[in-house]
Amino acid sequence: TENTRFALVGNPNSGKTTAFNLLTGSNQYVGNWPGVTVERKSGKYSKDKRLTIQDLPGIYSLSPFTPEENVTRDYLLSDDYDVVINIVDATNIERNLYLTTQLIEIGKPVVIALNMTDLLVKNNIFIDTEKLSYSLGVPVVNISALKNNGIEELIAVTKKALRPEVHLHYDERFEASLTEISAVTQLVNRFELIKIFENDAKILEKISLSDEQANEIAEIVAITEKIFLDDRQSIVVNERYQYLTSLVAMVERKTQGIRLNVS
Ligand code: BGO
Repeated sequence: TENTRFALVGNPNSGKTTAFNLLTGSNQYVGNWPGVTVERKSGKYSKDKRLTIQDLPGIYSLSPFTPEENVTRDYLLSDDYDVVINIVDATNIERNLYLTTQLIEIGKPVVIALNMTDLLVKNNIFIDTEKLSYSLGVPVVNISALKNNGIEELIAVTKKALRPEVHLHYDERFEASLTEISAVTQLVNRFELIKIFENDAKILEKISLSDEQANEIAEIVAITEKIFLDDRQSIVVNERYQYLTSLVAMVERKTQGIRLNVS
């Protein structure tokens, strides 16, 4: 996607401001929400300017009483964002997850950033994040905004939460090549990865790879071409048709047609 929009939500004092500052650095814009004197802060992720992050006023629930709660609720019910990052104070999860239950019910993708995990050992708390994630049906990432831990993983997980996991799975040797291109470029979008593999001029212009990245990709492609004994564009065409041949074999059956012409 051209521009991905993260909304940052959490209880007051969950560490949302600390996380927002860490994510955006100096790429912040400050204004006001329309019609109210509530400060509006947004920014771009410092390591990928295509990610915009909208900070939302800290709230305890989506039943609004204050102007801040109203702003946050209206935004969350709008179409102005793609995914919610819910900052949860790990030292006070029951109170914090009260908001989470309501965020999940909105229906947009939610990722829980379990913050303040640096305090858990000292406070004799253990949180089974796998169970938490499984029970709520949303990804959970341990972070410490204060110590700058887990932030890159949070971003990676949040990007993934945007798109369903299902993708068309091609030949393993081709998939391996796409995985390597993903590692070099930090991109996850299948369309972009495949277009890079093909050497599509428009996509390459859009993402502007460094020389080093371009060289690494050239090497990956060269190896794949050698394995397939084919050129990069034909490999993609063939992979698609091989995939479709077995797909169609599964889903299509010939029926005994009624003959229209009896001769
Ligand atoms: C004070 N770990 C720890 N240990 N603390 C954190 C973390 C974390 O991961 N993240 C945030 N904090 P905000 P909201 C403070 O300000 O970002 C701390 O309201 C203090 N201040 O440093 O403001 C963070 O935006 C004096 O702590 O939260 C801040 O969501 C003594 O949590 C507080 C101790 O973070 C709230 C702490 C003068």
